[in-house]
Amino acid sequence: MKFLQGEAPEISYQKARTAILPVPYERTTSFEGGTARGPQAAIAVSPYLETYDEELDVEIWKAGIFTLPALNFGEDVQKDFDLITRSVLKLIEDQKFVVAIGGEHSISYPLFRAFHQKFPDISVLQLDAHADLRESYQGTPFSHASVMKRIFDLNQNLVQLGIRALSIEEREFIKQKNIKTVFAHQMYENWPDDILTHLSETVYLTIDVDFFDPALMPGTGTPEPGGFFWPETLKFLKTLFKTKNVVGMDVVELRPLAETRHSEYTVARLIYKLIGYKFFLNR
Ligand SMILES: [Mn+2]
Repeated sequence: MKFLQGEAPEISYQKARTAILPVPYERTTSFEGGTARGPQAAIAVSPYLETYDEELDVEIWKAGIFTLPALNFGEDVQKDFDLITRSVLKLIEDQKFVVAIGGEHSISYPLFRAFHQKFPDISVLQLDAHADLRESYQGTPFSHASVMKRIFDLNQNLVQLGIRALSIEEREFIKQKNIKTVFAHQMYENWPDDILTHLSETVYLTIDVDFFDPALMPGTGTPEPGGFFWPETLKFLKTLFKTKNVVGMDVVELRPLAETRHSEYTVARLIYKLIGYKFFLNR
């Protein structure tokens, strides 16, 4: 199925400026499983979105959105990660704005590897409840709980927002490496608008949906109370897209629930809105 299927005209891959890449990868989920069903769930509810955006006064689909087939995974982490990186390299070469939907957070590492190869001066903005900076977790360095450490090993220009669950070792690491981490409790006092100045011009954005409050986003693997809501988050992301060149992004850790579909709907809405910010804001 395609994003906005039946609600927006079909467009060819060649003409599209945005490529949605479903990455239903799940191997190391620690608390509650089900993130492999995330991409399909978000795409399945997307036809219920209003295609017109009143804030941007445009039908965002006009940016040209093409949905790729979901990637297929096997048993081997390295092969699976190579497949992700290769797929994204091709999309970057074809000059697409890449929006990957997860899947567990581990996928951000092979996704980012491709951007790191193509954009040497890239920086990373992470919205997340968890620092994800463990060297390894449950015996693997490729866990969702280690993903930002893998990314940091490649690229030290990292800004973290919304963090409210981490180990003392991760806290020490943040201090030692002077990582720009803004904790949730700090954001309750002051939303850190000036944090964007620490990013380079070219930005990779990774959004773990547990950044949001579980009231807004109950469908996630490891929910943490004290998260953030729609208005302040969107206001911040609008400034991001206005001031920086966001070349790719992922939205990860969506875990569809049986009882309610508002988590996947919110993810679909977020993706649509951010594509709008990418193409319809004057930078
Ligand atoms: Mn995470």
